[in-house]
Amino acid sequence: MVRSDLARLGIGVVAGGVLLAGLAAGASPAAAAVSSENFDGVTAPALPSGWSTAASGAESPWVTSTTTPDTAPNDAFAPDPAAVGNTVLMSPSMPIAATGGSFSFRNNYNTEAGFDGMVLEISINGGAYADILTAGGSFTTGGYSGTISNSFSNPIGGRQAWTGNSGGYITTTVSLPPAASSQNIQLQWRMATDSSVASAGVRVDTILPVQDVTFGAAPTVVVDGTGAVSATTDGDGAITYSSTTLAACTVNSSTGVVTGVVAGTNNCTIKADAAATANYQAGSNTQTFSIGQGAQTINFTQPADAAVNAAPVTMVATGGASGNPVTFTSATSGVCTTSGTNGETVALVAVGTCTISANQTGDANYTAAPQVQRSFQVTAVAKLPQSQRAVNTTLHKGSNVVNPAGATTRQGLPQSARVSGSSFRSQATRGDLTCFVAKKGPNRKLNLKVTGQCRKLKIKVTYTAPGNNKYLPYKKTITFKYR
Ligand SMILES: [Ca+2]
Ligand SMILES: [Ca+2]
Repeated sequence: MVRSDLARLGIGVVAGGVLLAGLAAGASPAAAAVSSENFDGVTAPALPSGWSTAASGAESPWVTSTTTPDTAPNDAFAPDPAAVGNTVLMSPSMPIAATGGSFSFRNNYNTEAGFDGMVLEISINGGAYADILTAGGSFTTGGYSGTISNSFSNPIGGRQAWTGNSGGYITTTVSLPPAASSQNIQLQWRMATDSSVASAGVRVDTILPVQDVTFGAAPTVVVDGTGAVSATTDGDGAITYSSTTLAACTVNSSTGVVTGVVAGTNNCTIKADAAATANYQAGSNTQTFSIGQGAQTINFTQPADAAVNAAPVTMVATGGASGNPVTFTSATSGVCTTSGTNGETVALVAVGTCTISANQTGDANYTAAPQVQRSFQVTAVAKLPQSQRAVNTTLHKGSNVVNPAGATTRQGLPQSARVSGSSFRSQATRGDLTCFVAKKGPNRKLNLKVTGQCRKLKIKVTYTAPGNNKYLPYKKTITFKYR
């Protein structure tokens, strides 16, 4: 613990190193930053321990005052007399973190505008005081309001300053110069006046370090996926998260769990806010990272085994969130084939293993789903017999169609007919009768033309049809008789 922290905690350092403890109410935890100071732990007009003042000319030393404090009971005050003067309010030495820092104070100035005013100066490592802006610092809010005239002997003539009337307390937020990082600094509020015309003066109160919020490593988040950001503060405010890019990502305000909405490069920005507390000004930071494409998964219902003569089978699957259809293709087209909407109708062609591949394409937000295959067995069945359509077995004179053109069995397979072997011609000349039978046409449309005396004519016709994977071959001989 360094001297400045001890001072801030209200612990006096005395000669010989003996500590007199007296922890002030509202003391902030030790941090390498500008210390908080509300000037309320003392009895006006005393300054807090570690703070000092020096005045010259018409000016008075800074005091604590109970007039219009920002936080009761006290503020720090310097008047605006009607003659040339200069007075400074010096802070204790304060260590600054390597990451630098910023702080705010409440600032209530009412001076002769353009002629009297207050500036903020910084000393780094005991060096000369310089204006906070000259030293490389900046104001985030509540910066200088004007320039002091060079003409009337104001010690800060020609410089920017808080001058005129702020109309009550405003918040001034200061980013320390980069050169202050990892160094000890002292700050001084400097009020300076010109040769005439008085005004109310300046009041400073409620000095608070702004919390430095830092993020851990950015999470990996994809569309519909989650990952947590993690931010910490060097103060004591509660951290809450928000997305500044709601179209790209959302975040749970307390847990920091980010959900990806759309994919993109550095399209997600999460803000972490550290809440203001008694000891710290609110702070915030952001972290920006990319939302990756989400994954898709196909859930493909296992098809049941089916007999080769069964009706076509419909494939059922659900895909990922792109909404693109799941499409089916046969990896075994000799056994089964796909057709219909997205190939979901699978016809069974032959006995064997049918393997169907399911795919789903990706889009800007989702990658293509990994292919899923499902296999099932196309099983054999006992082949069924075929049967013939009704046929008139009576022959008569003239044309007798025994197998019409395009004839098929009842099961739809092509039916051929032929007159049985050697019997044909002998039948045609049997006995004392003269009977002529002429065979006309090919087997698929066999026509027997009968002329002459044929009373005992009998002709055997053999019908055949090939088999297939469902039906046995067909063969039957039918005797046709003349009458
Ligand atoms: Ca106060
Ligand atoms: Ca003046």
